[in-house]
Amino acid sequence: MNIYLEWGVAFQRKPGEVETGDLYLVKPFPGGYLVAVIDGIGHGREAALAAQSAASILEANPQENINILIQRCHEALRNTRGVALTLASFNCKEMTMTWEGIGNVEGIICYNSLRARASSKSLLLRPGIVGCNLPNLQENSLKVSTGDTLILATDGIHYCFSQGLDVSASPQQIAEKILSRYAKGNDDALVLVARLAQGGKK
Ligand SMILES: [Mn+2]
Repeated sequence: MNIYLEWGVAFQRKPGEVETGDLYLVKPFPGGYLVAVIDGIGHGREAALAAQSAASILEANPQENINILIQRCHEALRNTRGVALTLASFNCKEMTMTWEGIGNVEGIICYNSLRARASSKSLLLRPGIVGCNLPNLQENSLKVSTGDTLILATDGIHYCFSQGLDVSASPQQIAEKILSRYAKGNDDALVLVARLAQGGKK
């Protein structure tokens, strides 16, 4: 079975800023994908630099255990204002998603409607700031199947973004719709939508 991740992203900068502190990463590795959304604390250049350092660490080691990745980001960001970070690692052989959220990048997983279980689940976020104040990390893992959709959104998106969501649209369409409906307009805002799919693409 050939499993891959289809995804889309939509974002906007805080009005008046030329740089964004909200970044995302989708990085394939053998047998899986690392997906992350990063919100640099504050806005503008300082926030952008902190978020970029975290993104480059994640990008260089996408197959690494996610709690080790968070620990590495924490150490590398000690001289910055830090970031909020939610990341998820998809294992396409075992069909699991391992995830961790530090700070307030919201995460929700919407299950394929053909599955007989609750339709969606919010990911637990631990209070803290990567680079300043790291909570105890634990393994969080859940079973996933094709059609399951992960949505990550920074705090520039109103937290009720998942209400009445139509997850039958494409990931890009979902991301754009959430941004246009729920961006607060006074902060950087980013929404990433990733869905496990099966078939033709490698
Ligand atoms: Mn923010």
